[in-house]
Amino acid sequence: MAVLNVTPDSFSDGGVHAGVDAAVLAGRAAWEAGAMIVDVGGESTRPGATPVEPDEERTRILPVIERLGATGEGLISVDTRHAEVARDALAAGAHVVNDVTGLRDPAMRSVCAEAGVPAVVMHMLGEPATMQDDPHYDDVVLDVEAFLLNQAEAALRDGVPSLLLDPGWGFGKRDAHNLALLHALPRLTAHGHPVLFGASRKGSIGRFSGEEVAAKRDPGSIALHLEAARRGAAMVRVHDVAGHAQAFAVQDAVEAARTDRASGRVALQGLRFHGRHGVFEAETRDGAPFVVDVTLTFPFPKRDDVERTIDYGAVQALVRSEVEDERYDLIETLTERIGVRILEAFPRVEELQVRVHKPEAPLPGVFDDVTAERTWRR
Ligand code: PMM
Repeated sequence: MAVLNVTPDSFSDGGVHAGVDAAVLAGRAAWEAGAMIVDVGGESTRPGATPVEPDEERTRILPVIERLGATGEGLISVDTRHAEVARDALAAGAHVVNDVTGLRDPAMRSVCAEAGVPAVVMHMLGEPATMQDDPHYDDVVLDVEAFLLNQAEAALRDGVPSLLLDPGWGFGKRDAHNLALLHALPRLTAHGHPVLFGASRKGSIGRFSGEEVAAKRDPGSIALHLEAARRGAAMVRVHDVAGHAQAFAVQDAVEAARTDRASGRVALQGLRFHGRHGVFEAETRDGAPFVVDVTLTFPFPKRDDVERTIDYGAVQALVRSEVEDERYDLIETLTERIGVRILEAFPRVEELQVRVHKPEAPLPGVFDDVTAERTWRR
């Protein structure tokens, strides 16, 4: 999705496309460079921006949408939070509505439902004017996920045919919130709606990299968007379409080669040891049996030579030393430590699963087992 801001005050390309001709040229160039959708917006939603009246927004975007639509060269979305603007933009030729307020306005849901167009549901905490003042969440991932699912349900109920979810990078979020959402993308993508992700040229890239000029933040944008795609984002919203197209083409080539590789799995199951992990004194004193399963995914050696593979005897010895020589309160910590040590010791491991069983955990009643499990991928 290519950003096409027809605003005099956009933080990233402020005023450059203010003229209709220039905006139409930029939109066509974005399709040509590989964008699937050109996202036309007439109101800046950068932190601290002042709201734009719907009439002014219409004046800015409708001529651009009409002319882009008439070319028939690609899809157009309208980036607006006003239902009446969305309705007119759809009539002028837009195909998708991108609403940074997450379709909170029932009128916006009706407009999309009546036109039968997909919509982007984005999460924003507060309003652009004040959203970065002091954003707080109980748990940013759970809060954003709950909002998106709630809005998606309302939109589908009202007849919007399909949706993209967008965690809203930078919209009422500290850097740590944005990054937590990036890492949680596999979770957000698990609900059956494609996920859109847009960090292009935003302030956090400036803070991570020291680049103060928004228009010079494309390399950082690409880095974040590749990470987002690896975690399951279906679409990214970007300023530099050509740069992203090149980066994604290279990533695709890398990934395609990866599936050709002869990776396989070796599993060590039921490694049994005596350990002293637990919160009770008796557990530290007397110890108890701990059983560990380890599954290693790595490229199998081309030659029948133990020097060229992962020696599972060495893995067992490492697990033994962690279970028997160390002491932790939690089996979660033990699981984590075993995993981290295996990853450190065996760089060939691509994917690792560790499961720790504590079959004699101090629990009342009858039970088979207590386990902790973690998977790592790199
Ligand atoms: N960001 C901006 C505007 N609209 N829409 C979606 N769906 N996701 C975003 O992350 C998003 C958006 C602000 O950035 P800009 O001023 O560069 O357009």
